[in-house]
Amino acid sequence: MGKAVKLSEFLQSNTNIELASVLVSLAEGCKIIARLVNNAGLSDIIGTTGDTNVQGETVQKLDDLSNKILMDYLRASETCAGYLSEENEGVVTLNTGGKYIISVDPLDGSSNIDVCAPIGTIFNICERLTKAGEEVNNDDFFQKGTTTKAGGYAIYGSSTIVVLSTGNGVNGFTYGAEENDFFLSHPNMTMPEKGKIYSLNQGNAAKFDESVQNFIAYCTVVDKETSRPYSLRYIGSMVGDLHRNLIKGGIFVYPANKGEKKGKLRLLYECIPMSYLTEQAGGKASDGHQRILDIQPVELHERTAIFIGSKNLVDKAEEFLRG
Ligand code: AHM
Ligand code: MG
Repeated sequence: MGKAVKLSEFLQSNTNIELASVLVSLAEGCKIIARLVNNAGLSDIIGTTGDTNVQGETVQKLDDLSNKILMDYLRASETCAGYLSEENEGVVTLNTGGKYIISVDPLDGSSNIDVCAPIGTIFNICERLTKAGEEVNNDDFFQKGTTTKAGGYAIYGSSTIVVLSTGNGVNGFTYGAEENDFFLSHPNMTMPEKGKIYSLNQGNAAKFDESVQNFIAYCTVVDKETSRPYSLRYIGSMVGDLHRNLIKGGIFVYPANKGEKKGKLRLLYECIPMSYLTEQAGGKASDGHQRILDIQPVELHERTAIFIGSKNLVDKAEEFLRG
């Protein structure tokens, strides 16, 4: 591996010691999740727990395990005060003396576990608002994405990669199994300004507003000048779809629709961190009308429509939504 920079070394020189501690603990938890995901077929951890989570969705065994692993590892980082997760109804105080709070989707895209497709962990870190020594409360988590101090994801795919930003661009760190560590492999990642991929569940098109249907139709028109038709690529795993579009250029869309008035994806631990990361990479993220990072959260598990990725495509989608 030569002189490759370790994630912990990178964080030491690029952020403060308290934030680095939270991120290193998180990455340690992600190593364990990666191992579980890689070996899922060998242990009795594929399938559902028989429970539903706070969103009314079926809990996969690995969702539940990943949530517990992250809580344990983050508790060990004494600088992490509070924890919000897709899998917990309320917020959890981990260390009353900690400076930061974290919102996570422990295993996003978990319905893909059984079919060996990429899945991931998404995280967003802010400074707490309550005082050191107190329990955390919901208000600590009701912060706009403009206050985010670090955000990103771990993808468990053909490689395990942590992609993150601490406010100064985006970097990716690949897990080296032999060394049992993450190494800088994707420095200064940038979202291509002009994407040629669109990613959405087109099977739901009849339930979308006409404006979104018109955007889809635009993507499929033949036009040499704008390199259309664009390619449709959709795994059904936001981390997988966004990671590909970050590297190749494209737009990921989960719009509001007839059954889901605010879309499906959660603001605090899916849309804000992905939008923060995308903006840090030079891309754009919107609910179709306003910047995701400008939305004031009012509920822990609230949802939002999202249009995220290369600037040209998000601009175009907004143009259609404006009518
Ligand atoms: P999850 O957090 O329960 O795994 O759900 C989120 C996932 C995203 O990763 C993905 O983009 C989306 O759900 C796919 O939804 P759909 O199957 O409706 O296309
Ligand atoms: Mg999710």
